Amino acid sequence: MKKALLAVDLQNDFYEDGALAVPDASKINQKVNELLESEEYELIVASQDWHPENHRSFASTHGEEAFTAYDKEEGLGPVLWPDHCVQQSRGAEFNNEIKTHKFDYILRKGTDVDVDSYSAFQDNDGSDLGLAALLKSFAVEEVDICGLAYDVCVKYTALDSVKNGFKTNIIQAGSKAVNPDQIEECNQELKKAGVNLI
Ligand code: VGL
Ligand code: ZN
Repeated sequence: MKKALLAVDLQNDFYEDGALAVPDASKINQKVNELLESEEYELIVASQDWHPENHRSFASTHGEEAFTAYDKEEGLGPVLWPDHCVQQSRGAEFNNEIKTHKFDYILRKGTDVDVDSYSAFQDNDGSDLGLAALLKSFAVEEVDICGLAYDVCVKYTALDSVKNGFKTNIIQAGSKAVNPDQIEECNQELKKAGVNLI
């Protein structure tokens, strides 16, 4: 069975000193690089969160504090985020420990100012980002997922991967959550959907 690796949002802003810091994020780098350097993948796709400034998902756009609960617009929330991964900024760049020369494709998401994009397959409003068709064009049937953040973009990418018919595995040593206290709930949801946690 042909396999792809999806490396989700390995960008400075999601690392320990970043704007939307994921605790212990840099601890995944060794595992992620092992995956990137393994010979088992037909294709390696990296997603890159890539927001215009004043993105609607930013708390600052609404004059609110970061992490304020928000449910007023379809496709945003459940909280407003600190400004992060602004196009062309250092925070949007890939972490410099990551072996980015192994990426075959880079898929930018969150580029529409009004809509967020937690999944690498589609925007939160359902617009297709072309990833499923790309994988299918390479006859990929199985997908390994690593990256940041486990409870947001990795989770939604994995759920959509299953929906698109791929055998889907999250490599847990290659992922960390922004809210580590929500991991158990997140794992239940993923398992119920048919995602393998390995
Ligand atoms: C992410 C929140 C906002 C992620 C991206 O990559 O998990 N989380 N934008
Ligand atoms: Zn984002």
